[in-house]
Amino acid sequence: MSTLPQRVFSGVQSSGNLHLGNYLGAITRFVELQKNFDCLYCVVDLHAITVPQDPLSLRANTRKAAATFIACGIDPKKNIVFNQSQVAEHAELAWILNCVARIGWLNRMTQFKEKAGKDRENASIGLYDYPVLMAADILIYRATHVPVGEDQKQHLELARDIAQKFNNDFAASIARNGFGESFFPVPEPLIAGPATRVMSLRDGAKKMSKSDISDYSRINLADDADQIAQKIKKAKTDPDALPSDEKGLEGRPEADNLVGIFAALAGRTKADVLGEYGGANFSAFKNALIDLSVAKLAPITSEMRRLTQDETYVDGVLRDGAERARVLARANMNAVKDIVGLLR
Ligand code: AQP
Repeated sequence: MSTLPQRVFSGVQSSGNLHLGNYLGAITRFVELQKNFDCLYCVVDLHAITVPQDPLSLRANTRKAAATFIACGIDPKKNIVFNQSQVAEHAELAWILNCVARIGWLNRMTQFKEKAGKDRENASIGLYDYPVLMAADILIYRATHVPVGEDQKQHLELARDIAQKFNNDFAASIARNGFGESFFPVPEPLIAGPATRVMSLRDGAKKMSKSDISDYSRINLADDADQIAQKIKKAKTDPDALPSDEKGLEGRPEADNLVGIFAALAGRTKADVLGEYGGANFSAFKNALIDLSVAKLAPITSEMRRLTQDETYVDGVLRDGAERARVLARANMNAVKDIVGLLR
């Protein structure tokens, strides 16, 4: 195991417009990690179809997500950038892992409960099985590190459990096939930074999400300066002025969220931001946040627009990435088949 390279894998669903939560919670980390790791960054379109998607929009959203990765600074030559459905081994391994994971484990997944809501009987089996496919996404590359936002912590823990159970269940065969004591590394979640959970602008108790019906709940990376300004101006706040220290943010989720966003975008701590804006009213603070957001996001938005118009380029990046990913995935899938006892 010690000879396995350290490898980063992470994915973003093409289920809609990428937003500030995806950016601060995940993509900014992707960009940092590319300096020191071999990274695979995936547009997880098979995850997106666990809820209904319009086929034309799905294709466009997949390209847009890839364009966003690149516009944010991910280098598709140094890293592998691809969409999940082009590498069939993800789904192939997911089936094997379905036979390793336990129903009791999946029944504990809070995201399924939230997304399926009251109409659980009518949710797709894919939505229920989503975390097993996510485990396959990571393990098919024997990835060692997975940068994600806070909301994915439980799914990552499940991926770790599945890796461990596979290693235990097939220990003898893993050794017989020359892989030593274990085949899958137990992947490390990388959940860090000041904005691992960006909340909705309309409700500080809800995560900022692509699928929220209100577009005012999120800042999309495709929003222009006017839209950003409108959304921040309308963001829910409370009647008090900003506190001068972090303790004063307790019990004030909307204030905490806006200060957190400011801090993350500025690369400062919340304490530092409150040192400057403590005592200010929200309208002054919101104006500063609008200026900062526009300054940080406008270059990304314009590059995204440029890339999205160049379908040939984006499709080429995804095709090239998928070819490179498939080489790694096929070798690991063949090993899994040998370990499990499937003829090939
Ligand atoms: N609000 C958030 N704050 C911080 N990180 C977030 N992430 C998502 N929302 C936030 C992180 O972004 C990465 C990609 O997420 P995803 O697209 O795979 O799916 P998700 O977590 O289900 O995000 P959404 O936007 O809420 O999508 P929908 O509405 O389609 O379900 C992940 O690392 C995630 O943690």
